[in-house]
Amino acid sequence: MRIVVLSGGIGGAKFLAGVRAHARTLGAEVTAVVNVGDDVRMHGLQICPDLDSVMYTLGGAHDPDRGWGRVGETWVVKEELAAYGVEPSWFGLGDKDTATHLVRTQMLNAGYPLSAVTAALCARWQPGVTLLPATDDRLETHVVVDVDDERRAIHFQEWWVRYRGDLPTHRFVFVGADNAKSAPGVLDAINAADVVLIAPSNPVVSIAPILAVGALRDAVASGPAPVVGVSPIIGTSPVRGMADKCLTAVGAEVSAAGVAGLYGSRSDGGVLDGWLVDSSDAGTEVAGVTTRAVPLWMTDEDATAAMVRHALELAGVNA
Ligand code: FO1
Repeated sequence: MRIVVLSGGIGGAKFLAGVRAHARTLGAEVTAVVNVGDDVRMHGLQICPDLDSVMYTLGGAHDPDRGWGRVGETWVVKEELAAYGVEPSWFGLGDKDTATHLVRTQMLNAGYPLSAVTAALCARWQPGVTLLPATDDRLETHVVVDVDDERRAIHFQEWWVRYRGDLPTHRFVFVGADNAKSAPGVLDAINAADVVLIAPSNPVVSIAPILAVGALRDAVASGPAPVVGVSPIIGTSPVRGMADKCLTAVGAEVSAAGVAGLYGSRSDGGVLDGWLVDSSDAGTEVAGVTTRAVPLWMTDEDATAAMVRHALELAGVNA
């Protein structure tokens, strides 16, 4: 069986650990198509937070408390940059993490595409799934906000890390999406998949930038594989992260139904056939989409693997 997962960073990585665990029991292959909208260049280094969160988590090297970056991290580089008064001081690069960005940036500067660089980095971490960026092209999420008495577009990382999303926020723009092509292997994986899963990642700033790559969205929406999404909202709260702030900014309800409404039914031009919601949200109805309520708290790998089994059952593929 072939499973494709559309994923953001920290929550998506946790979900993918459950997908990998369940896939091992089936002898299935997993391909993760990961958001690059959070990517940013800082201090001359190319940083790919979502790819790195997935790679470190599946490689057993992530910091489970912080969620992002490496476990056992040290911060000498950050302190030294601060001592020079170098901005941005609001964004912290750990020493171990910095090595990843140095390798990535050197390879990109030498002309390798991000997909090839990611494969090279994964040779060390052995994530057990194929990790693909949604695109090798520049695609960055910018946020239109009111700050210092003017309306400006700032990078997603500045919106989130510097301002914690606490600014009057008008919209999210995926810079470069119009011309972005899907990375090598992405369309083939989607077209060959038995099922496409949408991780319980942020629908507005993690999954939407992936689906903003036109050919990729078309492949998911019109491809042969059933598509099942997992709600990132339980009740009225995100499982983790800032999905509530993002949904409010785009005028969507902060609920499992609100997120499914954004994705839409495949029978009506959207991307979903099935929608997994938490047991506490049983009764959620989404036009044209089959919903099922199961426990969605990713408390450990077994609980997450059980969610994945339910998702595959909902997709009608042999679980
Ligand atoms: N998140 C923070 O809250 N503060 C940081 O200084 C920070 C640095 C950072 C560096 C590398 C990296 O891969 C991720 C980093 N993050 C940091 C996490 C990141 O901002 C976000 O949580 C994601 O982009 C959202 O998935």
